[in-house]
Amino acid sequence: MKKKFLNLLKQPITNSYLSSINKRNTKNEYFYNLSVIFNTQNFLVSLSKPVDPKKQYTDKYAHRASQSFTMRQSFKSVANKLKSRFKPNFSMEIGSNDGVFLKNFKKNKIVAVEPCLNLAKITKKLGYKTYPNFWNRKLVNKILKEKSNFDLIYSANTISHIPNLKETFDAIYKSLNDNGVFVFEDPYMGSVIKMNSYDQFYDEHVHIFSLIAISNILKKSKLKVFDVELLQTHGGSTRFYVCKENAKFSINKSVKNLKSKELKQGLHKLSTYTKFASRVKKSKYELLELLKELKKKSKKVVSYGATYKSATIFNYCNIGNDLINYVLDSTKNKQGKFTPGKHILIKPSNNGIPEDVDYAFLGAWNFLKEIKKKEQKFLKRGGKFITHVPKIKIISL
Ligand code: DWN
Repeated sequence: MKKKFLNLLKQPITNSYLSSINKRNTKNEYFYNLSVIFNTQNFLVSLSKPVDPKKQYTDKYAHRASQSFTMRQSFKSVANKLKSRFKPNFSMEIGSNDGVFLKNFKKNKIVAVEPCLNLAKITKKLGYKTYPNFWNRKLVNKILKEKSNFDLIYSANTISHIPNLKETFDAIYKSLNDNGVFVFEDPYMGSVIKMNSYDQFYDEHVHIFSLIAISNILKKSKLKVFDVELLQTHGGSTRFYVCKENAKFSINKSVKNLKSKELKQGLHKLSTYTKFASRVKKSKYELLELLKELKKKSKKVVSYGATYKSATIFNYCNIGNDLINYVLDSTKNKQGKFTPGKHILIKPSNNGIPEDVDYAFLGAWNFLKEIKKKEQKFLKRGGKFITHVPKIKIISL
């Protein structure tokens, strides 16, 4: 049974940054109702009604995975780790974005799949064979006609974006060698509960995975998790190591350990999610209270990181440029545009937080460490960060 536990109200498509604010642009903006359900049978948490992927993964896709030092390092280190652990001869990446992972492989040793045409162009230009398509049964048939099966398939922050998991995992099964390995990482449900990071729910995050849910789903495609890692990236992610049911890999202790941790946390119980939903409401009211109080005191507040996550917060809490002056972001193709739904101007963050800013709300709270390091000048002159994770608080030097 599917139980709705969270209603995040009317939301825009997070990738739809507006180039200008005029009647035509705002009239054409697409909104949908963002609510989240828990499947009491397989324990999967998903959006109740996913948006059509063709509306999301366009040739104007804004996010660049290589924007932060943290992620560049993370992709380099996982690529090296996978190469030395599994010694793959032929690999594939699903959702290759701007090639930040691919770059660590020789060009004839890996192929890429990327449906956003502007991104696929980047990796093609770098010399990597890139299929500019969505990952599905049809694409796998095409790839396997041209290439051999794979020893390693890797995917970061992509599998959770795909509505049809059965077709996704059947296609993985078909493309793997008998002892091939599929490694994928996505935001972790256990961390969302722990951090109260409800902003991990937006149109692209169709599912938020736990080990218990993913194990149930993989079984249906004759796949299993043989190892798992908890990561710090994106505010808490899981890296699942998956193989065919009859493959040579024995199941690592990490799987049993995380499963029992999840049962202790109650990730199999509806009540865990309904309690989480109450905390989300509380977070909304506390954040609004704080921003309104700062406004009354004539403080200048901006947001740091025009993240997809922060679109959920701004639209759910109804925060516009009455409360947040503008948003800072280092991504060139977001700068000069306006955030989806609430239409707050995005300015370059490259020169640091301007002198006259008193507070910066952390839209990119998942990079707090990196941002704090960069913004020492801001902190030293008394500037403060605001975060909503795990609860509303002010961070100063
Ligand atoms: O899954 C997804 C994740 C991985 O990336 C996608 N569906 C879309 C996107 O989500 P997001 O926008 O919430 O991701 P990030 O990686 O948290 O975005 C960080 C943003 O902050 C980027 O636009 C870059 C910006 N930034 C900055 O301006 N200065 C980041 C850092 C570290 C900085 O110092």
